[in-house]
Amino acid sequence: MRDKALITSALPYANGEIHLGHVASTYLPADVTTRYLKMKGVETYFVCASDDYGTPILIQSEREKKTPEEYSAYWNKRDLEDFTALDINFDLFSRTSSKENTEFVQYVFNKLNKAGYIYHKEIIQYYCTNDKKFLPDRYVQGTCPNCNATNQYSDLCERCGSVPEAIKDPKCVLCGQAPVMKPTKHYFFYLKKFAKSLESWLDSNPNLQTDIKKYVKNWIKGGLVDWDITRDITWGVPIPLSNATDKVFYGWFDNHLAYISTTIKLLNEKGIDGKEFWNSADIYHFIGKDIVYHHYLFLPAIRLGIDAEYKLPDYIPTRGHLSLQSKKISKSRNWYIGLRDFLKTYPADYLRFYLLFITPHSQDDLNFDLDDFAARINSELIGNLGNFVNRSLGFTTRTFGGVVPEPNNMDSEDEKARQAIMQISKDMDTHMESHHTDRALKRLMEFSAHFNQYFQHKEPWKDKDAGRSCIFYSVNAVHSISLALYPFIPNAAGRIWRQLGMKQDITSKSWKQISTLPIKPGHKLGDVSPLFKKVDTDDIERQKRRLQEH
Ligand code: B3M
Ligand code: ZN
Repeated sequence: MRDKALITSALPYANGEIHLGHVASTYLPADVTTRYLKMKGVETYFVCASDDYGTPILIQSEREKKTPEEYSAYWNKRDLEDFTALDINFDLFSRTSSKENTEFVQYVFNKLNKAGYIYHKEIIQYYCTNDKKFLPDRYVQGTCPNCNATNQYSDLCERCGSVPEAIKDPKCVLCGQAPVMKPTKHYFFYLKKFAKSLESWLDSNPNLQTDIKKYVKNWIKGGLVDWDITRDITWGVPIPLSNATDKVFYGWFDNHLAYISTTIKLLNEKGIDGKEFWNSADIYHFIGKDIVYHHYLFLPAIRLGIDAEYKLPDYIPTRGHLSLQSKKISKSRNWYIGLRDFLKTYPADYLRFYLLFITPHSQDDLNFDLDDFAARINSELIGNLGNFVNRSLGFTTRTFGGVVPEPNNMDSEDEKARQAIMQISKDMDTHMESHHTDRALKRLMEFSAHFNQYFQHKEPWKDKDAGRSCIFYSVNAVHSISLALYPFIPNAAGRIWRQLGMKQDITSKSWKQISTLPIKPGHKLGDVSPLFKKVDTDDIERQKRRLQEH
């Protein structure tokens, strides 16, 4: 682990609201990792941006009679508000259409071009004679030649998942007229030239998930295809060549470069040399498995193509898809729960806890189930952790006037309690360092369960004097829980912290303090009250009905 880290999570398209499917695989694990590394004393920054370009955004803005600038600015702002409500804390949330990214993308293109990694080739494209426009990607709908599903886009069939060579019965999405075929010159990135160097990069990086590495290497063996990096539309980063003013870059050429340009922008504003930071930090790109190709091949190849002036990622934590009530999440079929909507009913902590609890560091898919959500929150977060925190702090308040007693008559259970506190931060480190955030959280729940049992066995309510050591260790265990919980559910962690009566801000504390006994006899607790409210099952039934209805 280096002493600097730069964390990114996949950039959300500025095209519709953030829903539960987005947050599980990328934003939450990235936010937890950022908070954890900051507590470890690693100089860490977490950057993201809205992905403003692409034909779906252009088409939707045209439908809503807005300029694509206005349309994407609206979603940029809205996304940031929704992420903030979930306590996702970016150091900077920028836009791929920012001035800084535009300049950087053009710089990268020029450098690739000079190095001979770009070529010019004529291709045949759909063209609408009525709208007088080329019709890339989503601008054409038709019937999938593979499964015969109607109303599918020319670049992807949503029914069978195939990328058709030529869609049947093509129609312009703007006017419905059948397009003609017309030649146009496009710029291509020579991905093929990078097969060898990509392979050796994959081989030399021990931090990438092995199963993913394996199938990415198979893709390389199967033969890479050069990337058409331009589009005949007006919404995108302009191509810095005088004979290409009618084209812009394809969104997947510019979007990942915003990882770098956003970092530079953020750090320059802080007076830090962004490039030097990038090249001496651990670089993490958190993604969902649907964009493995882009992050394991395309993005590294572009960085290799500019002489790794900005180094390649050290980690690409890749996670699976979330389904909802065991069905695939789909915006178009209305099978999703918006983040904003969910947070109107349940606190951010509940959603964070549940998703982090069920999301492994692997490509395995996972399922958001409303009954399971209620059960886990009620039994784990509230029944286990909330219960322990409340009974130990509540008992200290009622019996000792909120003043932590001097431990006495230590027995083997007290000694075990002390050892559990000394051990917990290291055990969680092991999981966090290998990106198993779910396992780290589960380890903390075991710790809490252990202390619940300890408290139960020692029965401090039976003999106030004999219970002094139990109270002393329990209150210190609550201190450990508060700090260890901070990366996962920062809001509840802060509330526990204040109930403990701690003077300094929780954010000033470091990870290693989890395994200490800083709460001394005589310490006065703050005001103590139950931390959480149970999830009501009637409410869950209402949620299910709403999901069916919309
Ligand atoms: N905007 C969203 C996606 O395909 C896409 C990610 C860009 S990351 C550079 O999931
Ligand atoms: Zn048309």
